[in-house]
Amino acid sequence: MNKLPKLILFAGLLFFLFACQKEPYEQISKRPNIIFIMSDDHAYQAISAYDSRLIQTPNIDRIANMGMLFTNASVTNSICAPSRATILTGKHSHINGKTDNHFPFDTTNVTFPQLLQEAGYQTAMFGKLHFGNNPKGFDQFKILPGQGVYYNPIFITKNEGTYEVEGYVTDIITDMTLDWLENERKADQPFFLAFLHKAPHREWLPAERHIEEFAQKQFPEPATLFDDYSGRGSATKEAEMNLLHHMNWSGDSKIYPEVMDQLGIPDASGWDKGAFKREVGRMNNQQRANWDKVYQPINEAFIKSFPSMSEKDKMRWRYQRYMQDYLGTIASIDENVGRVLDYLEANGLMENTIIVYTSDQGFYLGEHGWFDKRFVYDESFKTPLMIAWPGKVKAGTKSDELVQNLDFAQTFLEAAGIIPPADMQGESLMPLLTGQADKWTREAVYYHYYEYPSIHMVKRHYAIVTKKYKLIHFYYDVDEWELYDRLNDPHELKNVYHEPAYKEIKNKLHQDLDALRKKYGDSSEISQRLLQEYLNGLKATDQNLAPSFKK
Ligand code: SGN
Ligand code: CA
Repeated sequence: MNKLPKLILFAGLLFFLFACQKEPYEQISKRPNIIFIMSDDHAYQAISAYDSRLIQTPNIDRIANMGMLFTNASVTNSICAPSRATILTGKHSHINGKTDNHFPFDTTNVTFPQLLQEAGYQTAMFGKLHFGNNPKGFDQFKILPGQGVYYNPIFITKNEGTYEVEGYVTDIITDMTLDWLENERKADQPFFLAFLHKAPHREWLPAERHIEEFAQKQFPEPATLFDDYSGRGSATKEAEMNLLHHMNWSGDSKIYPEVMDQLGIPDASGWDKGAFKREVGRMNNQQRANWDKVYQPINEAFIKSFPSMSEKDKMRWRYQRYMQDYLGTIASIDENVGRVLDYLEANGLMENTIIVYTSDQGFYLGEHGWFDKRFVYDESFKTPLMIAWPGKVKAGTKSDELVQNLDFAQTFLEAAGIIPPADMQGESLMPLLTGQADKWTREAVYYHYYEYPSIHMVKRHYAIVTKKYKLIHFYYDVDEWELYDRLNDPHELKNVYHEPAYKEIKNKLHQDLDALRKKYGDSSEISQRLLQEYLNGLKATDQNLAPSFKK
């Protein structure tokens, strides 16, 4: 055969192979950019796309309006660093080893950004990671050490060492993100960008421009603010996250330490005043003056009203203070999400970019009288999730399927045309996103929380959750089962585990839970090993076993 027909045959073969590619998102030339926006402790109750009673978030809602809103998204373990580890590895906590916030992430885990980077993606991360070490697989990163702080935060950077930046954390993380998009992004490479906010994490310090506006607002109380935890087991009763009993007066409610002294309010947590000093103490003179302008009058009014306040009044007062500050921090997230969306629009980047907005877990906004998270009960188990991909995901759609933070890795890898490692445990959301919901077969998800004993004292538990029911086992210092009928008891106030009417359902859920544990490779033996490692680790690193409130 002479050269010409050979060449034609080869070209024909190439054309044939190319034409065989089924889906456009698998084509190398069209690999989408991915912007993963995640906030820390952002409850779905505080996003107007879900619920507009507390706050308007028009910019975050833009993502939902452009794409798909997930109304049943959840996490596998409702706490910060473990959730992030699950997101990055696509594996449950007992497999990736990051079960709690206390010990560093095992960097021998394979994470999806490493795979994207190897496959030619440009990768960058800005904001809160909380791993105890630096992220792998990133061409650029600027991250907060640990939890980070709201005012004048410090950043650990890939190329410029560690330094402090004056200003407000949410604005600064966004400035860094926009600067990267404008000056470092390479036009000829797809990118993965992690834009990770510290807000609205405790101690909830709004930006100077939002303090006054939010401090004047009053918010509707949740139906279960005065929950007495009857009808449930010991875990709800022994948890230390009640607004009245376990919030810090100074650190959380912003009562000045000297006012606590004046009113004879004890530092019950032992670090109440310290938390205030750690955050408010960092402010420069101008920031502090703007702060005092709003909080001084609040403190003065509190000095007057405190002596005659009933326990109920105190609860109500604390709820309002909590919401004013928590939601105030969300106002700046929303503005800054808007800045990034505007940039994408103005620079022709909307078309082939997947935009995700989520949180590392949900949060209690006074439901059950609580703040914080950790429990598998809805407000902390569920997490906000919306995904836009203009042209690919139909605008303004909703999904109530049981999706999890476990699913991101495989979703992004599929979008990038990369075959995920076989040991990842999630499922790609691509069928749901592209209108092929019939290919989605999941009926239950698995949950396992480990960080106990520790702050907030939420007992170790694992659970199976379906759209209708939740079966939970609390273990270690108790052996208690709880069953909730999600449709008939949406506030999860009545444990029906021992009710004869639920016997069959209970037996079926037990079987399904066993099967799920097998599927994900979890067992009592593993739980025992992880518990021992945790207790030994706390001892070895001299960390408090039970930082319990003085009762
Ligand atoms: C801090 C908070 C806790 C919170 C944990 C974990 N206290 O310890 O309330 O549960 O972080 O949060 S604080 O007053 O120091 O902020 S997580 O989001 O990192 O898991
Ligand atoms: Ca968190």
